[in-house]
Amino acid sequence: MEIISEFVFVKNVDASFNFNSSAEIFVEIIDVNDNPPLFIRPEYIFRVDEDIPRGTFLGRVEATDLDTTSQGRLEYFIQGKKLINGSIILDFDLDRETLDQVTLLVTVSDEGQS
Ligand SMILES: [Ca+2]
Ligand SMILES: [Ca+2]
Repeated sequence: MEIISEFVFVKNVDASFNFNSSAEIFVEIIDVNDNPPLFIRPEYIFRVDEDIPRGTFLGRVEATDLDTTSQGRLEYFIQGKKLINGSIILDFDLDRETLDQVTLLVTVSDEGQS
């Protein structure tokens, strides 16, 4: 008769698992004012009779701005005065015999001016 003894070691294994979880990340990109306003045309020519009265609407200038934040806040100025919607209104007398052409400089500003 043969007796064979054998030790059996039982190792207590920690039965932990790696649990996972995930989340989606949404990044909202906020526009910053990094584009200048640009006039749609480089120059505007309005031809009018010399006898039109002050207050006559001469024409309208328009600019665009790629920034959505400043798109609706473009302000136009001519000789320091603000133009409503880019509309140029005659506020001086015209005399063809004295001057056959008047040059005006209009500027546009985004986000307004303080
Ligand atoms: Ca802008
Ligand atoms: Ca921008």
